[in-house]
Amino acid sequence: MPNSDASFDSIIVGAGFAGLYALHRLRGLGQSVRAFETGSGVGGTWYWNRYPGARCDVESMQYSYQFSDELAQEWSWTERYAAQPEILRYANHVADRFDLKKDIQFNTKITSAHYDETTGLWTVTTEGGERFTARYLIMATGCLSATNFPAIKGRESFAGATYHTSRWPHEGVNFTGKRVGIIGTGSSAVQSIPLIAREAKHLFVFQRTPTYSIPAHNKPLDPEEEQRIKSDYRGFRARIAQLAFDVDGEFSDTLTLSVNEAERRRVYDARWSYGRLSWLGAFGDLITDFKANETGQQYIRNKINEIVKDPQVAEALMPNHAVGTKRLCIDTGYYETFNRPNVTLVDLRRTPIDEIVTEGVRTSDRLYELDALIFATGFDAMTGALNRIDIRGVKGRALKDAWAAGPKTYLGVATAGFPNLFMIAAGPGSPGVLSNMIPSIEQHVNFITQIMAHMAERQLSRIEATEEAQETWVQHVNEVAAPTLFPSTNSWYVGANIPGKPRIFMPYIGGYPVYVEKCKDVASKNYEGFALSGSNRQV
Ligand code: NA7
Repeated sequence: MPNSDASFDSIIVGAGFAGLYALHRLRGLGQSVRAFETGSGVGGTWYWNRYPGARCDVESMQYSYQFSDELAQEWSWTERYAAQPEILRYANHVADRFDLKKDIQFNTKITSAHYDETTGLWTVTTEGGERFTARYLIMATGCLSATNFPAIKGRESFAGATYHTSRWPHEGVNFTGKRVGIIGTGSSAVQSIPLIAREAKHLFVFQRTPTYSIPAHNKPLDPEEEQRIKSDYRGFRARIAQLAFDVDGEFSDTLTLSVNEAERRRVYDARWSYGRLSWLGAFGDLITDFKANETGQQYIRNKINEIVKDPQVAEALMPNHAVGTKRLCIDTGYYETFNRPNVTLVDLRRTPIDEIVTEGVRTSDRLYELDALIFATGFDAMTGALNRIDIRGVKGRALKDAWAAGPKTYLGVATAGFPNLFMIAAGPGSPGVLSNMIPSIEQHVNFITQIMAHMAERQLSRIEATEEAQETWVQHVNEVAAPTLFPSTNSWYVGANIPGKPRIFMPYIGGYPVYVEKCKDVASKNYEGFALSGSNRQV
């Protein structure tokens, strides 16, 4: 046994929704478990992303746990799309209700995790130098959690206040009377820009790639709808779990170009008025056929033209990539905000940023003097949170090296050469980011809980994805992505936002129900594709 401060059956890294549920279930197996969390509280994404307007883009009645009927019945959401403070309250409610916090070590960053083949144990080390060992290592580190600060020349030299949307001060920020700059126009910017614009003296939006966004039509949750859903919550969830992304909506099979323009417009209009990510389900071939997709692109570009009064600004706001291949945004007054006299759009395609200087941001044509600068520049998605920890598996091989040419996993939960390590709903090759995250988390945690129960019954102590099963899965992940328009767009789905990151379409897009069936099938065949053994002595 290595020299360590304490030993557990399982160590969980992260106390967001994945870490919380993993802790609950593994404790239920009778395991000793400790979770480690960098933040001072639970909630993960919803702990960190406190920027103005932060809100989930999946409706609140769907974005919640389903493992406890009592929990599902007793919790009431106030809005159709829940805002960050309410989701964070929910995470705390769950942690308190199931008495989880006592097994979470907060304010503790894990810097390394090394596997020892002789003992069959993982040793994790904290930033403070503590060491802990465990048989199982559960990486509940999230898929959009490793902050991306772009390497813009002079970034450190700005004299004013600097923020990143995903590391927002807990006490909030008052921009009244300030000249504010925001770099980025992804989902976080789309949500925060309308609110910051109302407060700031002037807001300068530095846009590299324009964004497609549809109105969320957020509103207070209708108590009657809540009751209707709660009267058969399980049935409601089961129906949605049969849909491609495990998110409610209508997904039409009709081919886009098989209907005339007036009919297409009627369909798009209806979905625009309803406000859901499933706007993309308007036609069956929208994300596979560029000509079909162009009709959706043009529809949103026309909307931008209608909403934004200055034709030059409207033009600059118009995206031209395939709609849906970067995360579609849903907003409250995003394009409208550019009609405000105190908002300036800076089109970085025409005038790129040269450098950040003491006074503000200098583009190729002028200096924008600022009091505050916000980075809404996203994340090193999916692999970032894992690769920022020094994870070493069999023969001391680093995960970073194993994934140097691109991440490889089996089912998105495990990777060959890293025994007893599981990734929850964030691993490349899992539906994670293309699905309803909380149900996906539950499905993964349930899967690994069953694996561990299976192993305990048979006195097995080591499980590892085989290279062969991994190769087959990676091939399948690529095969289902290839016919779609996703791989061709520069997005965080393919790692294009991080210079030097291998270009691989990371999420599994074969459909959530297909994926769940695959996991069930693997389990029914004694965890086919995993090598199980009992050669290591128990903790
Ligand atoms: P995103 O969606 O990754 O957006 C980041 C934005 O920052 C995007 O517009 C980027 O432009 C922009 N960016 C990144 N680096 C730069 C540099 N160097 N210069 C200018 N602009 C830059 O992150 P979010 O936080 O908004 O949302 C993440 C997810 O959270 C979202 O998809 C939802 O699923 C929830 P680019 O497009 O790369 O040209």
